[in-house]
Amino acid sequence: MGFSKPDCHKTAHGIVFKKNMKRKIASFGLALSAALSLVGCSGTNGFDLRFPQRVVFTSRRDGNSEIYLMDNRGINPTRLTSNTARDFQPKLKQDRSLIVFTSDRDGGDYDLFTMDIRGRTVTQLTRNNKLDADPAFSPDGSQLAFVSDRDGNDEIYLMNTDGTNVRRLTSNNSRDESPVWSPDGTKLAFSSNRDGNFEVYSMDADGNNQKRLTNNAASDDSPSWSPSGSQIAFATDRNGKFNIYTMNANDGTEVRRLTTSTTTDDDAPSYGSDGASLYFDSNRTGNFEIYSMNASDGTSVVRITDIPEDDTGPHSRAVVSSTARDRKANR
Ligand SMILES: [Ca+2]
Ligand SMILES: [Ca+2]
Ligand SMILES: [Ca+2]
Ligand SMILES: [Ca+2]
Repeated sequence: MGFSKPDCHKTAHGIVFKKNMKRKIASFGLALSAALSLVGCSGTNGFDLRFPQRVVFTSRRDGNSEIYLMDNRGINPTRLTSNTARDFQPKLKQDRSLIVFTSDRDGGDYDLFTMDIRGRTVTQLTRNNKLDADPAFSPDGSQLAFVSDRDGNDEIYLMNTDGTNVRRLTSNNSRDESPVWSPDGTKLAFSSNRDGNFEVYSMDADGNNQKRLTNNAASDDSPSWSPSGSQIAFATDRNGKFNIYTMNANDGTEVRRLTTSTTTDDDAPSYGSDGASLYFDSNRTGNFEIYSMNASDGTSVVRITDIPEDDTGPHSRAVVSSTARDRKANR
């Protein structure tokens, strides 16, 4: 259903499925009925505002890649997309008024879309036959960083949140991917294989001062900038399998390993907006699930999803007030 065409094509192109995403997307065969019989598809009850963190993620629990919203206990996962295309890479705007995501719903390439947190009011931001993916809202919500191969290979771009005013920030023959913003909006972290293998880099938000932060023969990828600004979490297979590490954001020093998987992969680290938790995905139980852990030392690991299909790519923002409007918006 909708997954037949682009795996090989997109693998050749790079970006989206470059490492374990390839595996995640490739194994979507488990029984739909079994998935539906377990936790999680109700989505009709209200969120409990005593648990303000909202987590968006991608799951194939309903048969193909769709976007879901839950709280950080995994209660009431609500499906926000429903079609046979791939919908994935959801990111919440800081105020949770919008979710930006990647989809191939309008053809064989990938484009960027926004929707509200109920999955309504879908707006298409890019419209071309090139890859547009990996979106990230700026902290003030006015800009999106994203990746596109519209100029020949994967480069990092900015555009306004309505899809206008596209500017390219990188320009080279290598793959530049996975942009995320510093909390003050002045810098971006990203990954690139410009120096021979994937490393994490930072640059100013206008593309100046590009700076390598990791230097290791393994793949160093998937950065997430801590809300305090001081740390960048990333995933690397420098010890054989992918694990989650952190480092100082300004110079890549004080590298700290947070997970210690030796036979499975931990990937896609993403700081919660309070900075206390890091969300990530892992296949340590045999298929990918969403987990949280203490962002400072990797303790207090909690599995948030529990369903035999792959659940990947968490991104979290907190409810910041409990006004009547907010309660309504987050029901
Ligand atoms: Ca879909
Ligand atoms: Ca490039
Ligand atoms: Ca590396
Ligand atoms: Ca799962």
